[in-house]
Amino acid sequence: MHPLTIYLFHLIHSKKSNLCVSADITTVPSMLSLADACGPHMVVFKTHADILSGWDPTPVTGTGAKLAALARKHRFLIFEDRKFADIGSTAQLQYEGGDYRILEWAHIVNAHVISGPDMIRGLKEMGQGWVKKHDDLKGMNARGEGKVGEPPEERGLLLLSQMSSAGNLLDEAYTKKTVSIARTHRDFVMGFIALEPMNSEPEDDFVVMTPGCSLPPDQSLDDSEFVPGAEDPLGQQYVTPRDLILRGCDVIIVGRGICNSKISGAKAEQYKKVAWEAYEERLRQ
Ligand code: 5IU
Repeated sequence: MHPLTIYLFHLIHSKKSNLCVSADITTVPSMLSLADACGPHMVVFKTHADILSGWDPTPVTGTGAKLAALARKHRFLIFEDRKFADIGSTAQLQYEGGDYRILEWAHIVNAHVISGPDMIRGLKEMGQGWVKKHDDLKGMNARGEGKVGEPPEERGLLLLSQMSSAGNLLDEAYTKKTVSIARTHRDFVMGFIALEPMNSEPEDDFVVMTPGCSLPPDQSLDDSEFVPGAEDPLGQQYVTPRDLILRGCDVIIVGRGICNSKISGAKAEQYKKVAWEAYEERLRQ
């Protein structure tokens, strides 16, 4: 199993949480406070670095480093929802370079396989290069190997095999092809963004993380103008956390249902509880 998948399941069980909070917000301070508020309740924090204003690219003290410090403090994995889709060589530059330097702080990234399997090879080269560089530096690093329980310095990829938006073009044949491509890169591909489990062969141990998840409005808690329903005005389609977990998804991804709330920590706790109860129910089945 991919080392990040092992760590993820360790977190799921120790934090009793199958929740990924998606930071669909547009300033760096609000993104960092969301990570801090939801940290105790989530196992993955999903970012969109390119929607944030105020990104500080400074190595060691900049935004990526601050986020990584929160991931160590609360123990969660950082997932940059970058959706790479270009040719391998360009995807490598997008992963490593620019102001965001995603490779340095995101444990997980994702990609469309629309440009073919060599793009995965390109990203894998960078991810594995990063892990090796980190291993080589470890001996000299004052922080040593990190405290027990902190996220490991590994890098992994999720492929988009299904999407939650209405009318998307990822049909059954595309989904199947994506899974078969993933099988050829098991050492880097952790699993999928999908709406249902993708494992069908005995050796498959892919994880599935699922967006398009919301709870019906809760009178006692809801304070946000965005009250998720069955869909949003731009084609997002929602399923409840319970339904997603009972159908076999490993991690639910929740954006505006949590990040648009003034009490995002309490909302994250509410989502975590509902999903965890469903997970325990599934394990009993
Ligand atoms: N997201 C989806 N659907 C997908 C994929 C990604 O919603 O198929 I791939 C992202 C978009 C947004 C988050 O960042 O997940 C969902 O946000 P809401 O819970 O606010 O709809």
